[in-house]
Amino acid sequence: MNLKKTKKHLLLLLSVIYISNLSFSQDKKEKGMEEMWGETNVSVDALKNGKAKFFDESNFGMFIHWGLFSNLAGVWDEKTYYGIGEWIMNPRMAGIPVEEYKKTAKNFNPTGFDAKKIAQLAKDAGMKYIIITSKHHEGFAMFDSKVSDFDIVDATPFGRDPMHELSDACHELGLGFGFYYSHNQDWTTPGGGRGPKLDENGKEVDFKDYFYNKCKPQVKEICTNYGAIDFVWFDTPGDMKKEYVVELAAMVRELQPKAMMCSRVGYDLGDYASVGDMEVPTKRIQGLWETCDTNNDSWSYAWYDNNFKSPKVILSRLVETVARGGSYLFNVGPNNMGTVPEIGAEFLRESGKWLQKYPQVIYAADPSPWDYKLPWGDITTKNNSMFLAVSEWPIDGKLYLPGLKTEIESAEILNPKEKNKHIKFKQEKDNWIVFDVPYKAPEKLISIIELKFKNGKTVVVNDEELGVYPNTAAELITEFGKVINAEQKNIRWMEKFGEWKHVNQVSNWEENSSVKWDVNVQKAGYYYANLCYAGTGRLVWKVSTDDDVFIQNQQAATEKYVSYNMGILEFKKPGKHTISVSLVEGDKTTSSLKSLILTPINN
Ligand code: H79
Repeated sequence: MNLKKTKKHLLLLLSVIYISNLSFSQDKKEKGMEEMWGETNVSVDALKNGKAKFFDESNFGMFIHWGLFSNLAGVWDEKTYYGIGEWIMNPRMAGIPVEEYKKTAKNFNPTGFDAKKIAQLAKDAGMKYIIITSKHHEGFAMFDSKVSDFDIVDATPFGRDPMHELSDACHELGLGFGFYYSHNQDWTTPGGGRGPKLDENGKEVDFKDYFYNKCKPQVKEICTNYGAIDFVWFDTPGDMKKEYVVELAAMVRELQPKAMMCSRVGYDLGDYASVGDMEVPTKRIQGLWETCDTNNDSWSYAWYDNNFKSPKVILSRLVETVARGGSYLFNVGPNNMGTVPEIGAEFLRESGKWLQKYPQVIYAADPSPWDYKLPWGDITTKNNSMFLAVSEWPIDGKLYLPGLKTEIESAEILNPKEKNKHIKFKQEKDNWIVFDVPYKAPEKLISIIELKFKNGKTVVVNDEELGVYPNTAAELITEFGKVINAEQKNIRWMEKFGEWKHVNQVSNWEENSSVKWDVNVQKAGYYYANLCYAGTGRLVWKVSTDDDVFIQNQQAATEKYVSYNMGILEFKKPGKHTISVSLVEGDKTTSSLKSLILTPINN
């Protein structure tokens, strides 16, 4: 399918890139060495037809965080530390001294580890490859290393190389395989990032020692001893000098020419971009990219963390990622015995059953022609088909699709077990399509409606006007608004230690600041207008439309983003409108607007 947008201004695109770059540099400044995910400068088309084909088409892989920290399970000295488990050594968590931490290897005996079972889980989940931590920031090698004794074969009673077992199991099942390796941070090796400054003889060592005595030789081991690997996934380059990154990347390219490296190797030397941890981007990203996410809150096993993402949440986040043009790398954290916690595994198997029914929606699928998700779900495309992945099934028998300008040839609800069901639809004014759908959702998880277009037809979509729907709430996020005289940027923060939240927001308001959205209202009538914001004290906001309707109201504000009812907004006629939000009273610096939510009333 040839996807084209109307009125896609280059300027708009550039301004969005500018906004996200701004936030990148902001992050780099604030977060120091942790966060420099960077970008990649390799030609996308060349890659997609070459070594990136497998990655590009797979769209779904398994990430595994497993290491010595998994044996601690979030506990040190009988105290539980909440947050990402692999960071337990860090002074802001348990602050474990290096020698104490190293000693714990004597108690690590994950005899329940069954590589075939884990590979089978990935396969059952519909994942196409596995990437596992061969060495995380704490420096413990989960493979048989000749370079250091601080590894699973030499330092533990387990004495086996689980990486061999897992790479063999992946190859047997036809899964791709790759290693995570923390190249910069090494908290237990003198000279490593955030590591000790002195060696065992009290001699001062620098990064160079660590790099040539451990990092590079170990990366050589993982690139030599496990056959052909598909990924080498470096993380947190931080302030590592370019010469080291260049040398390391060159070695990987030489030893594993087919392996894909993500941008976190540093200095734009990766093959594809890796966006922020746990971030499913809200806007289409061009090029090859991936997001890594985890199946509960921590990456590595922690005894208390059973907040597993349900099959529906897993699939929704997967579909959203693919719809924005990316790949979803989804993590599990095996425990001290080497087994994947059962609830998480069960949910993955259930997700996999859905994927077996609807593989075309994910594998080798192309992104949505809309830059963003829609209130009821998301969209992927393939050839002449468009898949509406409906996770919030409408309760009134109508599904609304805004902005589609091209004639639809057919629409059917997919039902792979029985027979697909054709549904009726109308292409109404202002480019709204209204589908007649059953009252009951056809699928428990995510129902799929396939739209077909004439062969070779260019599908044209207007996604610059955001839909306002008669039967479901529409959240207008600031990322898709025009911001006047205020500061717009992407921010991220942690509520739980190590678990990131991301949002695009507008702050630093002035007298004449506003955020404006172009919308396409399907039906005239009343809508509750809610504003989602953070701030301090009480704030007075004004929401107005080009119909000369406005509401103005005061509500509370807290440091968390909360949605507040501001009142009722009336659209006197359907079709194109502009809505504007401004801050009338309150702390202009800290007031941070995330979105306007319009919920239809009795339409
Ligand atoms: O492997 C997973 C994380 O351990 C790793 N990337 C994913 C894939 C990662 N490394 N660094 N970071 C993520 C940034 C982490 C920052 C934090 Fe912290 C760690 C936030 C809380 C703990 C550093 C230390 C900032 C505050 C304390």
